[in-house]
Amino acid sequence: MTAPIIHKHDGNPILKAADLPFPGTLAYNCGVCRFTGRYLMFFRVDHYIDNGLPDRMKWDRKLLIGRAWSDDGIRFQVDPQPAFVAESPEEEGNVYDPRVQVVDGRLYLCYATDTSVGIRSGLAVSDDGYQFERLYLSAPDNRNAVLFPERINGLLTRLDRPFARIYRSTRPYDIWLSQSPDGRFWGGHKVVLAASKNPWSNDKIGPATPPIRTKYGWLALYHGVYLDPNRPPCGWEGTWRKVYMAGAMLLDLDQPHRILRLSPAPVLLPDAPYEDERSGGLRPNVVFPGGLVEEPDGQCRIYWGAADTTVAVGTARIDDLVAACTQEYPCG
Ligand code: BMA
Repeated sequence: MTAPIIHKHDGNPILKAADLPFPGTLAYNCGVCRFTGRYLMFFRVDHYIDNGLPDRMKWDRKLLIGRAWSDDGIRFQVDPQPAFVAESPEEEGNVYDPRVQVVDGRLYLCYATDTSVGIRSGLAVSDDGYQFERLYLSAPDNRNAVLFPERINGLLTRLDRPFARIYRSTRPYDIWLSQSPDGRFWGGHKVVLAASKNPWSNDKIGPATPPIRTKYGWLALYHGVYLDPNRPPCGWEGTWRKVYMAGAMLLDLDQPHRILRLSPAPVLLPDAPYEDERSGGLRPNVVFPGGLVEEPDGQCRIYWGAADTTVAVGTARIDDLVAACTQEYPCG
């Protein structure tokens, strides 16, 4: 069960494909920040294009990023045009799973892109949320990058999740940290959390929401996947058996690759009707958080993709999320 410290909004899902003013089959995983006094959301759109094949899962699929604004963090108005689409097909294919962060007043968009040589992690920067300058595309394979809200020791700092494909069967993906003077050149790679050390997952892990500063350390949510081969398959593909959940971790303020503590169990689970099998979604039993916005009253809003189909929001007290991180790392 989702920890009682997180309150899922009664009106969830707050965004779905039916809200799009442009063609799109699904609207889900998102990043959210406060920008020019409003909430600004970038979200993933999957558009299935009928190519005559009888099975919808074999249709052509285009992935792009939409943009929506809100005054209250709940009711979002989607801009008429997509916000960010693949630009150079040979290097950047479908773009998806955006996360956003404001650093030094500039808006940074982290995204994943599928290319012919693998999945790359992209970074673009904007001063108005509309015009983006592309700064970086990682070597394959990497994704789930999130930026810290400040430079650390003078450097832009991110969590990311390189794939370790060759080791896939024995060593699922770990969360790493890297730093950059300018957003273009990244180095200083250090491992943060090894998937094999996460107490509540047996498959992939990855960064979820961008970290926020607390007096106890950087607080971030990360996702973890539990794969139960005996679970009956579900979802549009008819093969989905994974459960995506999210936990909390607290990182050292000065050496952010060091985990101080983490939650011994996930804090957010896919247990609402719009998240589990009842959703009728593409991939049920998935919560995929990408946005966490601090509120002035000590609370935060957490945004996540639900069942790879819609966007949901919840609130929590930041102190409660910190307090949920009771387990020392590395774990016993
Ligand atoms: C991950 C990413 C996410 C997706 C999740 C569950 O690997 O592809 O975009 O939400 O799987 O399908």
